[in-house]
Amino acid sequence: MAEDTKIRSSEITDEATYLNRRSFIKAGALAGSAVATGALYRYLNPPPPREVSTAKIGDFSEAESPLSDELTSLQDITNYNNFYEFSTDKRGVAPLVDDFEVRPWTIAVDGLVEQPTLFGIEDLLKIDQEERIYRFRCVEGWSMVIPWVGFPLSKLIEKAKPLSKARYVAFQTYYGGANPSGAQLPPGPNGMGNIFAGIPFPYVEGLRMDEAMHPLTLLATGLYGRLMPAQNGAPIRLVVPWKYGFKSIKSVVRISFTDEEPPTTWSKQAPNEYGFYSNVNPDVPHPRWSQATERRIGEYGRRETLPFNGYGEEVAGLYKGMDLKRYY
Ligand SMILES: Nc1nc2c(c(=O)[nH]1)N[C@H]1C(S)=C(S)[C@@H](COP(=O)(O)O)O[C@H]1N2
Ligand SMILES: [Mo]
Repeated sequence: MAEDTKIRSSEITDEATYLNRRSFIKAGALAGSAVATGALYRYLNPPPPREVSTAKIGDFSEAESPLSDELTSLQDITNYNNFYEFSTDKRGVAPLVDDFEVRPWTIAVDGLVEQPTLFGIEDLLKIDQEERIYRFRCVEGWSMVIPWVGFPLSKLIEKAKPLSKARYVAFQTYYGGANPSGAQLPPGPNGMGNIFAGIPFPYVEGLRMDEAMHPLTLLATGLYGRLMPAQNGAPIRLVVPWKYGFKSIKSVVRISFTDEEPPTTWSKQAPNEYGFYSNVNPDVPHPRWSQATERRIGEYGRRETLPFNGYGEEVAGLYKGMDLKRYY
């Protein structure tokens, strides 16, 4: 796996050019009016879709979807993104990710564990990688079908050996400067700090332990048989297919075990709109729109949204006896 990892162009840029480019970006950020003009220009002239350049890690893309649904195209999956650290414009993420460095990369696993541990991305890529074709439903009302590559989160949890009092798992996205695990990572473009995002960073998420251990819950390292494109949360992100997309936190650098429900970015930001559970539920409308239907990217018209995004048979049991209108 991943032996032929391609050298990113940013790695072969000589240091002087690289630093120059950085100060150029900084200077640009100060010129407010120039930035605003740029934004208007980009709005009127949307960038062409980006081609994906991450290395192939297997022959996964020929796989047939076990769902009756067609796969969403690689082009749509990699050019229509929510990744607020870069941009709140879904088509504006892909053009900004070129300088995002994902090597070295480590995930710190800590909190209520026998022994806090750093896992290098190389070690995580040595865990057996599987393809999982999942529906993906964003709380905004659009959806995709994505052939992920990755491994069940439970495999990492088993290695981490959480203490019996651990009841929740908290996740954190990389956000500039030193990775909390100790690796010195250069900041991404804009320092991966989009001051216009309107949400606090670092982005954080959480799951109950039984949700985290569920066999459908994935740590994804790629899609369409390639290493994870930066815009989709390189080098490793969470995928929880029965929950709204914002639970599937990208570019994870820390996983902590806790005994209390951990804070999550969107439920902190707007608690009346987004909850901790956020299971896909056509019967519980968002305060500002219905969740009964969705727009499948690449299709015309709308489809009905399925309870638990179609994974009810597998996961409904996790919520037995809970009022899902209250625990939204
Ligand atoms: N760190 C981080 N993770 C994130 C987000 C984000 O803005 N930052 N957006 C979330 C939302 S709202 C969605 S719908 C999915 C989008 O994933 P995709 O771009 O790979 O389709 O990522 C989720 N994970
Ligand atoms: Mo989303």
